[in-house]
Amino acid sequence: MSTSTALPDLRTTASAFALYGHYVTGASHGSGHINDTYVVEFDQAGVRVRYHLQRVNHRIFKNVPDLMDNIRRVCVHAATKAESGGGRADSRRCLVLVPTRQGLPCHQDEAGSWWRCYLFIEGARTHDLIEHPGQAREAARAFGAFQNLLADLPGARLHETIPDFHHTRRRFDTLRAAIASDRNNRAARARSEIAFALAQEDLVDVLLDLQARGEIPERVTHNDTKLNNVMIDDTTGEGLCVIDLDTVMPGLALYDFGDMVRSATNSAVEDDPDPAQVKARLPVFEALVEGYLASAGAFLTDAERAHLAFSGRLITFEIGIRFLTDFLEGDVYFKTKRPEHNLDRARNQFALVHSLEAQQSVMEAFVQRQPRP
Ligand code: ADP
Ligand code: GN1
Ligand code: MG
Repeated sequence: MSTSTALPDLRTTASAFALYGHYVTGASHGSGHINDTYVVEFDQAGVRVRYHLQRVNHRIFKNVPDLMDNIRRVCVHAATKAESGGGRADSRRCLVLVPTRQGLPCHQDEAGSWWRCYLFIEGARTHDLIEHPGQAREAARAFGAFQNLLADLPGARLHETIPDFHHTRRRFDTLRAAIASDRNNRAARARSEIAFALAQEDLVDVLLDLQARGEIPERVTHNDTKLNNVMIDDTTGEGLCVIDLDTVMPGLALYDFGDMVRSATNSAVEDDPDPAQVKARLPVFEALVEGYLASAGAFLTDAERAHLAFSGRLITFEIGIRFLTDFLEGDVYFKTKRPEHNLDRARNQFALVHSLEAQQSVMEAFVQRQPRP
């Protein structure tokens, strides 16, 4: 999808939510590939208060009420757990939904778009590129703590907001179908990326087979643990709050760890068109392992631990083939800003797969040296 820059009528949309005071201003926010994110500012008796207002992409998330039901349950559970531990729910540490004036978790406007509103977390930000390993350690600790939090989520299995989201075999088959049909006549421009992708087929079933054999369990996971989905405190550097909860659903812990490796170890941003800039940074990987094991080490099985390094390579490959598929299908899924944006992203991810593969045994040895709980 080519990115559009026109600002919607944020004042009217914000008026659907239970917000006090007067609307002052609104602007675009963030760098996500899927939803449209805005920040709106209200004057509440002389104090400026900001809110995070988001239009959920309902082409991708087909059932927004179900998705919002998942998110409401996760947010309530986080707050309840903080309070049952004798503390109090901290609205900088877990997302707080602002309900609509009817008390619902989301609002559908006249055009059929779905909107939601969160308290805006002040004094913290997300990072598209890790500046030092300490940020990776903190982000991984926060994502591990989030998995831990969800281990005792009460109630029915969460809705699958995107079925087979990390089913790498299905992703691979979808790529093959896109190559075969080549509806947009783009395959010739991606010849070497296609050849690279098809040559990696032996990666795609590894975790699925382990799961099928019962060696790794299904858990409630985040499924989109890229680094810019955790807010880092501006002052303390702490991994404060896990955000972007649209894909919280049943999954594998390794999908989450793998996406941390993909998004954090890369020495270049995901959009960098020059694959020569892309290297997996070992000290960042090590910090991710330390941070993740500090909060998730107690519940991980031996098989999960043994595949931490592999999971990074697998998820990087998986996202790479999703970008390549989207390029071949005519840029219908991810937001793009230039004609070969998705192809550049695929190239970037495949360079990272290459670098992760070259370092996999060193990475595995590092994991093995870590103390067990
Ligand atoms: P997307 O699905 O498009 O990635 P996100 O939910 O990740 O959307 O939000 C986009 C950006 O908005 C994030 O990267 C983060 O910088 C910012 N953000 C998200 N939630 C909040 C919040 N509650 N308070 C402040 N900033 C937020
Ligand atoms: C999308 O929404 P955002 O930008 O955090 C995508 C992820 C990809 C990521 C690649 C629902 O994440 O799966 O890994 O882009 N989210 C969805 O940057 O498809
Ligand atoms: Mg995001």
